[in-house]
Amino acid sequence: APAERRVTEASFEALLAAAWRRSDDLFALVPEASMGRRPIALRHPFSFYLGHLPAFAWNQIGRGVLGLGPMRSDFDVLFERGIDPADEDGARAASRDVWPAIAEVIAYRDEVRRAVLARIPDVLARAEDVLGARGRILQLVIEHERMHHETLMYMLQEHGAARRPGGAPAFVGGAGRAAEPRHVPAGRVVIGADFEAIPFGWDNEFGRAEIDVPGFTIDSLPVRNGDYLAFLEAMEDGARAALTPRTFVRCGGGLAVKTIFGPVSFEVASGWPAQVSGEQARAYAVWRGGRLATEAELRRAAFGEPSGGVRARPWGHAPGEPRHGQFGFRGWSPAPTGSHPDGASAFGVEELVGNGWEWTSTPFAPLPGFVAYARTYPGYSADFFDGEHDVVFGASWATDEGFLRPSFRNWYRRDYPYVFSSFRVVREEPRSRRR
Ligand code: AVJ
Ligand code: FE
Repeated sequence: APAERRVTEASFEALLAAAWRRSDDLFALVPEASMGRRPIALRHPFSFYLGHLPAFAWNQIGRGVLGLGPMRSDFDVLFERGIDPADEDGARAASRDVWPAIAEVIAYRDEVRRAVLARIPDVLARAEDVLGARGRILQLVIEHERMHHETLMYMLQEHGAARRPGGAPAFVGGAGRAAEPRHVPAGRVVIGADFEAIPFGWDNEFGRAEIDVPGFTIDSLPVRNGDYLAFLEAMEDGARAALTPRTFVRCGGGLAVKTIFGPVSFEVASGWPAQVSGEQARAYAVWRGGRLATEAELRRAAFGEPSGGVRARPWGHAPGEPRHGQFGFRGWSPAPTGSHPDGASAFGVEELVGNGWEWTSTPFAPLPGFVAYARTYPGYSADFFDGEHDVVFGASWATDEGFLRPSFRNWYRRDYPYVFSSFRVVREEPRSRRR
């Protein structure tokens, strides 16, 4: 019915407007003089993302689904894709020194935004198209925008000089709570959603894997900066450099931890989950006589119930609230571990979503039955099924709440130390408890 169609149009307008507003708010945290900087050698400068978001939107919606012409053929191509090279040499080869003037990119962005809004009815009329139907392509563009909100935040953390937004709350610091072992009994985990059952998902969320997970013991909370420091201090001098988190810095003679606004003293951050690469996480877990969790184990710990039921969120079925976890930009940093006991899962495991993604030992790979979004975005996932990327589970303070849906899967290169990803330790159980 036309009335229903108008409601849907209005809700997509509102979702796009909210995503764009957050983009604008977050770009405003980047000092003007820093826009051309590349705080992470393996990624483009901040200014790239200003053009990438609209270029992606037009390439997917305008050119991809609607079959329209270019918005600006040079920018559509220049800003089409970010880089994800394996090393700094690759990054240098893939990078360029000169980028278009910011004012020109902003004009392009605004032109794309106007065109996207004007084309919402056309998109929603594409009922025959996989990504057109139900406006999935709009959702895809909205979620892409939200993903890069997090990209901007971890780039800003590396840069360390974000402008303080008006009314930014002080960081919540402290020692956090120590992890305790929790038993998760054996059970079956299903990964993957039914395409028609959810309003939107990325290609890698579909297909289906059914995994029988033996019982295991998992820490109730992630490893803290303070725990990780004790590990570093126990290491030989020669091993320490490679194991030191990217966020640990010397500042005024003392140890400090990076935030988007610059380093804070170690005391403030000692209880925050340790932000490390997947390789560093693995080394710590082994030192503790354990290992990293698999993707299936974290999903079982998060969504499983002793009765065999499955939850939509670790705490049950209700939408997330601030008391459930540190996600959805409710702070500008992690929180001390143990601050969100109301977010505990049925097995008493806390912070499985929020307060940092968690490294798993599972290489990012397609679920059985995987089909790429071949027409508009064949490489979103498939380009990363290369054995070098591991699944990360959960969410960070800079993760939009929409990504808390159980089917969502995320991944990073396992040697990537920049992202808001921590980890927890899993221990094997005696054979009798694993059944
Ligand atoms: C899904 C977070 C791994 O940001 O690197 C954004 C998503 N792909 N633009 C990333 C993505 C293309 C990607 N992650
Ligand atoms: Fe992107």
